[in-house]
Amino acid sequence: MKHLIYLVFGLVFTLTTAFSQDVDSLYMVQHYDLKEYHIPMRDGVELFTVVYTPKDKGSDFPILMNRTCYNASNYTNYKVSRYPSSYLVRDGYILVYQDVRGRYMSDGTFDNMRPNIPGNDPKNKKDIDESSDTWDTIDWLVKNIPNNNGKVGMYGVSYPGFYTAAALPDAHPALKASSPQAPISDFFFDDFHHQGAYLQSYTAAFAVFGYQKEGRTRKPWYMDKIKRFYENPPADGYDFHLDMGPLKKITENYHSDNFFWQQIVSHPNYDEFWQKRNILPHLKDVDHAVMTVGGWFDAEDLYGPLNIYKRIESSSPKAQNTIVMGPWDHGGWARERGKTTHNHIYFGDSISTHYQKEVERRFFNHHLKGTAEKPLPEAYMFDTGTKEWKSFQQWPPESIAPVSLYFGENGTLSLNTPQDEKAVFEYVSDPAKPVPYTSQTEGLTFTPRRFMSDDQRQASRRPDVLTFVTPPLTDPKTIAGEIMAKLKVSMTGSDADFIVKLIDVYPQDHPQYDHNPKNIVMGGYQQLVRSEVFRGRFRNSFETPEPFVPGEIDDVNFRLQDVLHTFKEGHRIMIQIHSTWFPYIDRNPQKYVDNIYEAEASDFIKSTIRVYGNSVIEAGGKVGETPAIKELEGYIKG
Ligand code: PG9
Repeated sequence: MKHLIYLVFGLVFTLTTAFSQDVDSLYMVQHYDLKEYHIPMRDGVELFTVVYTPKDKGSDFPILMNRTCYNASNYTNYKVSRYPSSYLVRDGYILVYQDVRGRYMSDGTFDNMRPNIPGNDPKNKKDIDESSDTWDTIDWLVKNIPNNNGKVGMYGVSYPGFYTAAALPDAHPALKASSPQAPISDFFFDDFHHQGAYLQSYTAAFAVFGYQKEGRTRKPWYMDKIKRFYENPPADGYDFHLDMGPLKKITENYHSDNFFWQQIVSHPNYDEFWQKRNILPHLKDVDHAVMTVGGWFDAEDLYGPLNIYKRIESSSPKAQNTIVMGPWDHGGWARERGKTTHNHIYFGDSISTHYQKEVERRFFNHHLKGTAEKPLPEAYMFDTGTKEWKSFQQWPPESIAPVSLYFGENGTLSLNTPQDEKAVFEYVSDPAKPVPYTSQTEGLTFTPRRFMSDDQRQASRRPDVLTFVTPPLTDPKTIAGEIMAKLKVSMTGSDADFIVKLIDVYPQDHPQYDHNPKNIVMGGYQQLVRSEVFRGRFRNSFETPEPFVPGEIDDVNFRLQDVLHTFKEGHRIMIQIHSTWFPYIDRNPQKYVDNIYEAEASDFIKSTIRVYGNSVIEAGGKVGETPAIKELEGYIKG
């Protein structure tokens, strides 16, 4: 049990502590002075701020700040971390780490994804939010920290990535370079939900965010709430969650006193509670340099980086706005393991070092130190098929032709050629025997694990998974950009989830990778390229869900996240469709209930689901909107 608690600590704090490659405490002691401050915000609340200043007093240095909910005290005592990279530490910056309001040593009350409150005078706005707290912090730092050059950069991964994005609206004039990395943009689409479906893999993690602390503390106050999950650790999270039953058992067994869980349960639809926590509508009139970074295999925050970049692109013409997407899982670019792999797929050597040294370091040094650097491309994207970096002048690119994928009899999939529109493909979806989301047996996860390049053969062989595949490609086919699933469906139940997967099927004689420590046979490997879930009740509106009428054909159109993947000659393109994905996603009862978080075990029913031949998967370039997205865009445009 103890090692599991360390695992939990490790998972939650990998974003704050961990150790960088070659900058150790001795280096920090030799080159930096450390001080701690309690900086007053405009409403009097004081935020705990750790500041490292270079010992070299002969020149001025820019400030590089990370605002976090994961304990700034992890950066004290000259403990080094991978934030920022050792390259930036060695280049010399004033390094700042701050506990956000209501966390650890900072005062005030914590609010998840604290809503941004627009103000027409950022300096004198009376309301407080993460933007005003950042404004006040930057103003204090540039006025009080010696030897600063008046320029500030911000960065952060995951929740700290959200705080970087939340500083963009009404930004302080000294903020010159921002890098939201794996940033959360909207908890209804990132982390705890994907398009309204609950990510059950996160159930233990709720303890981190659902209890207010009492007074200033350098230690987590919620560990007892986490330990309860690991007292008798299950061998397999799948069994643990299935045996537990409906989501209301999570409330009863674990989270009845967790204010954030109670908010999740009370707001199962995209209501005002979520709408006001979405940072995207506020990313307008940004006028400095923004480099958004994400990982193509990020199981926690993939919607965030892609949509923050696109939002700034469409509503902040003055911003120098760029995006970097690499073959990483959550925050993988900040960790260098030498051989870059995701699960069993080997992508190359030292890809994170390349990013840290040649991309991130150049971005900050150019905008904060004035070094002459080759400007970043608009989009610096890693092709997960050819395993190489590609630069684009826009994202999604218009230069690569999109494809339409059509389903046919006997599991055939055709490129750009509609098949029999009257064909019917059906499966029986049984929430008592959900499709596993991973081929690996895993214990009780704290956040979703690394499954996004996993082998999908275990799913292909299930009768409740529709599988369609092209013949071997005679030429390489690159899919670059957005993906839209346009399904025509009917069912015997009155509600359903739909999971769509885009898969790269390797030829049977595919050679082993140079680096393949688990000796996974790559012949016939079905590499997951992109997957997404959609809770069918939200097909016309995320705010106002609707049941399905049993037996009636209905449209379920939804977006998967973007990709850049070349299917090589001899490979095959595969699409899978199913309606359970466990325990990554909670089970849909398949009988419509108003609130799935309050469903009874008796509400869960089998349902025969039909997908019709006039469905299509549109992949590449920019895809259209759906009724629900159009509604969402309305909230975002404001
Ligand atoms: N986005 C990550 C996360 C959010 C909420 C719960 C658990 C993880 C992160 O900040 O690491």
